[in-house]
Amino acid sequence: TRTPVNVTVTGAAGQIGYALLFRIASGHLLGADVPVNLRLLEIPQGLKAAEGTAMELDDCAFPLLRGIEITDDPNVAFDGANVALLVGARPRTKGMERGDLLSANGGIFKPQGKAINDNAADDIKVLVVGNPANTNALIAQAAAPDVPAERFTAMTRLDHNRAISQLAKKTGAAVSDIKRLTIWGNHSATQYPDIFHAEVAGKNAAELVNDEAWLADTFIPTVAKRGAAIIEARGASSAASAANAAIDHVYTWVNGTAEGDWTSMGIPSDGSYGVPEGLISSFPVTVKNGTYEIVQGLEINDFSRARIDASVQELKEERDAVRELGLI
Ligand code: NAX
Repeated sequence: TRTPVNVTVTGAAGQIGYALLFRIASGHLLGADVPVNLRLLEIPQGLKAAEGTAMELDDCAFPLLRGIEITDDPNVAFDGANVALLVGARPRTKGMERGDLLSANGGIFKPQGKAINDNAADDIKVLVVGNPANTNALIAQAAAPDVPAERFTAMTRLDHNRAISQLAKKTGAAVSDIKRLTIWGNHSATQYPDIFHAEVAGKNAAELVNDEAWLADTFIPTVAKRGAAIIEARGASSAASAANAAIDHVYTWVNGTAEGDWTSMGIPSDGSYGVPEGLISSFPVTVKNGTYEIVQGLEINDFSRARIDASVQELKEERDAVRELGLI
């Protein structure tokens, strides 16, 4: 029998947490044969609701769920953690400046990064979902000097999945026919969903679509502003789809990408494609044996270059702002 994997989820009482925990416990995060221990981190006001969710998890009698611990102490939550999903964050409220947002989130992600540094298992893998995800991941990573930087990642898989779905609709293809799509840059409105290297049933997607106006004026803004469209329609931000993307991100990181395909992850740049080293930016990656690698050698045309650069510029500005605030 396998040793259970310790999975820590922060913001466990929130709406993404509610959509996420049941799928982790039922084996979708790591695999149908991998037992898990759940560690739920919440702030004191969230503990009671987290207890309620834990009661429901008990009531599912999931065969793979070996234990649930609920705490408001990051040192307890990350003790021996193998996988950490950092979902809880401080949302932007009306009238809040970017500096206020970054500093409020620094107050969350810096101590969590330190607690990961001090307590997590050697093989810890971290996914930051809470926004601004890329820069929150950078803050946590900077606070964890003993953990290899590449273990800190930010979620752009929801953007990736949204882009696949939009491209499938446009071309009339099945989502399973779409491969090699890339999200570049920041998980924000500046992100760049790139179809120039994507394939639809083996054909180049950009050539098949052959409509740069649709790309520029419909596809890219639809993907980049999908979060706002969901809020407008549902009266609440994306939750089940965000949880699903978090599951996909970690599952792929652990179990690998399919031959001939890749995925998108926000990861510390090694300088590839002109993205300054150290910025946590989204790239096309392949994964094998639990290790990801940036897909190299893609030709970047002018259309793509301008959009990647704009999103990376925003990441640089966020990094400079958190540096100035003493958060990294
Ligand atoms: P909710 O407000 O429903 O839940 C957040 C939970 O986090 C709350 O229960 C809160 O008590 C808890 N929390 C706050 N500070 C905490 C701390 N220091 N330690 C532990 N828990 C803490 O938000 P939800 O809809 O679940 O969204 C969570 C985050 O995901 C938000 O930052 C949101 O912006 C972000 N998203 C990121 C996406 C992505 O693609 N990267 C997409 C979906 C989502 O918008």
